[in-house]
Amino acid sequence: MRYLIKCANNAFNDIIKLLGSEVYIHQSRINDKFGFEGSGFNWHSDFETWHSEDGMSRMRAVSASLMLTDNNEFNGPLMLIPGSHHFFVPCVGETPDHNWKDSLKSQRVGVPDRKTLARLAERGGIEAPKGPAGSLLLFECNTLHASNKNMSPWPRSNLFFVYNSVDNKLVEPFAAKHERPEFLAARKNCAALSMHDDFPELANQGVPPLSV
Ligand SMILES: O=C(O)CCC(=O)C(=O)O
Ligand SMILES: [Fe+2]
Repeated sequence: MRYLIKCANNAFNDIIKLLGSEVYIHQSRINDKFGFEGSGFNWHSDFETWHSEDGMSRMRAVSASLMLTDNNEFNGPLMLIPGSHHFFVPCVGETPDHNWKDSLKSQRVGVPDRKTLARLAERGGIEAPKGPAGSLLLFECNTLHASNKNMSPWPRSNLFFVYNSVDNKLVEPFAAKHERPEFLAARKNCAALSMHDDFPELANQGVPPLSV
């Protein structure tokens, strides 16, 4: 666990540099895919959802996915289209009320059309970063991504943290009637993060101080 915390702390510095400001956590979640059972996710951009349903104005967020189990070619690793973050792909359709109740299980609204997906995949290819438990994947919030179902006996479990710039806090949703709940889109708890302020005990455990 200390290794994971240390690894997250190092990434934290990089994310602050990438976004050029202090950050807070917009959303965190564990994406579990049990062996033989875990389902796949359709292609989407997380930013498209956060913009439409959460009122995130700009692409000033980075997702960090910490692999809690090995991610290999068989257990449904994340697939990403490199370079797709340069394009905002508008999605056809209206956001149904409380869409998150379904979209988190299977996203049907807010998914790009196939022609655009094919064009972007032809342009940038598709990559599926794999690695042992403890690996960390950072990706820009507008990158198109998806994953296949887990046909293998091995579970795939990833912990996601979404870091958003403090200069990009949520406003009213751009294409939904209601705000999503706080556990999906932080509006109250969004003070700038500081590892050591939040976890002073880490300083006594050999975790280096935050240097921006
Ligand atoms: O964990 C996955 O395979 C994809 C999950 C995802 O795209 C998401 O949670 O936004
Ligand atoms: Fe996603």
